[in-house]
Amino acid sequence: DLAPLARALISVSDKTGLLDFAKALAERGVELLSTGGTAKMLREAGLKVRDVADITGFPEMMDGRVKTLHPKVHGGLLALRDDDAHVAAMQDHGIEPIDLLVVNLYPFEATVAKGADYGTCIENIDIGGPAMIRAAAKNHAHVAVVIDPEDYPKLLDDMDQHGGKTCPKFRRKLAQRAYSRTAAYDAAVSTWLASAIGDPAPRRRAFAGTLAQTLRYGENPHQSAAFYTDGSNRPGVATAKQWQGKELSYNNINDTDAAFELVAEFDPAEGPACAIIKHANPCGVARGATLLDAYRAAYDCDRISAFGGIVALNRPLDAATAEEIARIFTEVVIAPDADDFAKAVFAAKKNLRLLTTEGLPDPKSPGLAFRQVAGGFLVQDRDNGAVIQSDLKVVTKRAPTSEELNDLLFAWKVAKHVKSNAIVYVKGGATVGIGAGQMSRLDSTRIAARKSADMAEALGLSEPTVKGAVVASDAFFPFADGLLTAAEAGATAVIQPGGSMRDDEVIAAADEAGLAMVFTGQRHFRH
Ligand code: 93A
Repeated sequence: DLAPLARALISVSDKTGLLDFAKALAERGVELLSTGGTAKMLREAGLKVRDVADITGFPEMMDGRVKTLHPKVHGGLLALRDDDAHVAAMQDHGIEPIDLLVVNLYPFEATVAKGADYGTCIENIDIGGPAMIRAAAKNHAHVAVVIDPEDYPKLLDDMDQHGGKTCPKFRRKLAQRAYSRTAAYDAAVSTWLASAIGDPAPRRRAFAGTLAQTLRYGENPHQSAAFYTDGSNRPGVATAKQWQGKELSYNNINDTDAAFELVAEFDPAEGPACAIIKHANPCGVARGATLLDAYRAAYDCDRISAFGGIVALNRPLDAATAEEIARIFTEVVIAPDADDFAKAVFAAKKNLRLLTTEGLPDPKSPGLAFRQVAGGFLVQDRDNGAVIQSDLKVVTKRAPTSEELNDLLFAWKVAKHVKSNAIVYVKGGATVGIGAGQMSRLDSTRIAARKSADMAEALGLSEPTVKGAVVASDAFFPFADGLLTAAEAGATAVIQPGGSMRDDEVIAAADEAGLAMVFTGQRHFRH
């Protein structure tokens, strides 16, 4: 059994809560050892501290690169107190046992996030800290290791409950947390170096994130969940400021992300745009002369599904748009910014969460996407593909008109964010029918047309909104039937990747139906 905790080594960059904790340890009779900056702070607060340099017999050197990397430190952390040979080695070499290690690391992730230069990032790679953390964690049978100020009070509690000792179960838990930290730390270095050498590909990489939030539950209430940030600082739900409303849930975060990534496809310089999301799929996306117009047109695509949805905007939220959004129950609104009048409108809506991001993510920026499978996980580049007008190949006798072309490109951007099989009808810069997530493309085509007809009826329109619309398909039509269904519903132009064995058949059917069709040469599966 362990003796009460007698000696602690404290070496922290983040000095949050340090003084109170160190005082509490000193009051409990624990001797404090410490490195340069930490020792200075403790001493200035009137605490008695021994310098690690006095113990090792070496000064901190090489700009602090070598402070604690010494057998007197590592022997004190690693020695088995109940092994005669270890104890003899300690005695022979004058190594004093260290019972508690308190370390938090050089702020590498924060330094990268600040956009620091290469040399500064390198200097912020902590070597001695992780070495000690790993040593103490390995020896958790005898040593407690604390890497997070949140655990300071817990450690003191544990000591108080066990007569100045710590309990083995708690030490094991601390060890587990310690290795999570060093693993995440090295993963962050690896990720940063990968981008520094211009190799963002998901090969030979380590993955880890930083815990940002413990969620109340996951997709369902019986699943526990947490939210991790990846350090990329990509504007979005991970970096957003929440102005009001209760904490975001797992599903809220997922849907808000889908909404914002979609609306970010539309350059704010080219006009306002709005996307409304339900269950990670858009139920309405539109451009407008004003943000209010864009919201209204997006809402009119599928008013029923928009209830309880998530609204993303590509421009700062104004009061008129906020008032319109507030007319129905909306879970989350995310925008690059919101003016004071818009915030005042939402203030009365206690359940509505407003998030602002100070910018839009670049849809073309590189990044990784993950998916879990039994026994592993898949990693791929995020889908940052995009086409511009000059990439399009007209394959029909009739070329699209300029209005059709605008809508085709709009529909294509939306289709990229709809779960496959994706079919998107667009008219006048607004979606009028979206078919998502079906196992057959034909079904998606039918569902999109039917939803559009239902909506036209609800809005009291004389004819279905798909009449005269264009249609996007996220992957090629394997047969002509899907295309013909869209034509029958009233579509006049089609955008799709092409590349089917039966392209000739599909093109002939399009010609016969008088459709204009363009191929993108790029697919946007999203499963
Ligand atoms: O440069 S280091 O990797 N070399 C070391 O030997 C070493 N030992 C502790 N950095 C090292 N540390 C780190 O110094 C700790 O992990 C902690 O983040 C920091 C505390 O330094 P100070 O006490 O001078 O503020």
